[in-house]
Amino acid sequence: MEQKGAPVGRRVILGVLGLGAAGVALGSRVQGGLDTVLSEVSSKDPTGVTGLLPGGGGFRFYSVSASIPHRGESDYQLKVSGLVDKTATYSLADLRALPQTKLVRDVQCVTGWRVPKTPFEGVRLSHLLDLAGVRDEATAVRFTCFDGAYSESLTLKQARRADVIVALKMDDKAVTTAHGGPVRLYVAPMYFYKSAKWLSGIEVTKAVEPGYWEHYGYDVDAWVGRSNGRSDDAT
Ligand SMILES: Nc1nc2c(c(=O)[nH]1)N[C@H]1C(S)=C(S)[C@@H](COP(=O)(O)O)O[C@H]1N2
Ligand SMILES: [Mo]
Repeated sequence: MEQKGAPVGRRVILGVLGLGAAGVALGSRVQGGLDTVLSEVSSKDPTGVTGLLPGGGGFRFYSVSASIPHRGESDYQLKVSGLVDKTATYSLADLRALPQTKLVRDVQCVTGWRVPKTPFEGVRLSHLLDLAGVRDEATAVRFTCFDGAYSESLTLKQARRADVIVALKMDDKAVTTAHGGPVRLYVAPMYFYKSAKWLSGIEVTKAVEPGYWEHYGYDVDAWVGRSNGRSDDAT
C-alpha cells in the first residue's frame, strides 16, 4: 500500500491542509469542499483506503500525514514522560488492565459536523498522570502521535478533568486505524481537533505548546461553543 497509496494520501493531506487553514473563516462551506476531496479520492482509490473513509456514522476522516500508520498489539507503546517522577511506557495490555471509563457525548468538529452520542472508552488521563507523579513546576501536557506530524496540548487543569480519556474504544469497539487506533485521546468538552489520533506520547511540560491546527489559527482552549469565534452553546 505504501507505493500505490502515496498519491491518494497526498491528495487527502493537501485537501485537509488547504481546507483546514481556510476552515476558520469559511465554516460549513469548507466542509463541503472536504467532502468533495474525499469522495474524489475514494472513487479513484485502488488501495483499500476507501474502507477507511467516511460512510459510517457521519465521521469525516482526517489525517495531516500522507500515509496512515498502523500499530497494534505487538508494537504499540504509549510513553508518559517529561516533568514526572516516574516515566512509564504502556502496552495495549497494560492500558486495558487499568480502570476504564466510558463517556457518551456528541463529537463536534470545529468545521461544523457533529456526531451525536458517540461512546468512547478508556483510561482517564488524570489516572495516568497520577501514576506518573506530576512535578510541581508542571503546568501543561503535550500529546504526540506516531503519524510523526500531529501534536496537541492541554493545561494540566484541563488534562485532569474526568471527561478527558485515553481511548481504547470508540463506538463500543477497538478504535480503528482510521479513527486513530489503537489509542487516541478523547477530550469530550472540546472540539474534536484536540482529540489526537495515533497517540504515542504524553509529555508533562512547563507551559502549553500550541498544537498542529493551533498554528493555523484555531484556539488552544477549544471549548465547544465558547471558542473559535463562537459564543453560543452549540452542543
Ligand atoms: N494525529 C492526528 N489526530 C487528529 C487529526 C489529525 O489529522 N491527525 N485531526 C483532528 C481533527 S481536525 C478531527 S475533526 C478529528 C477527526 O477524527 P476522525 O478521523 O476519527 O473523524 O481528529 C483530530 N485528531
Ligand atoms: Mo476537525
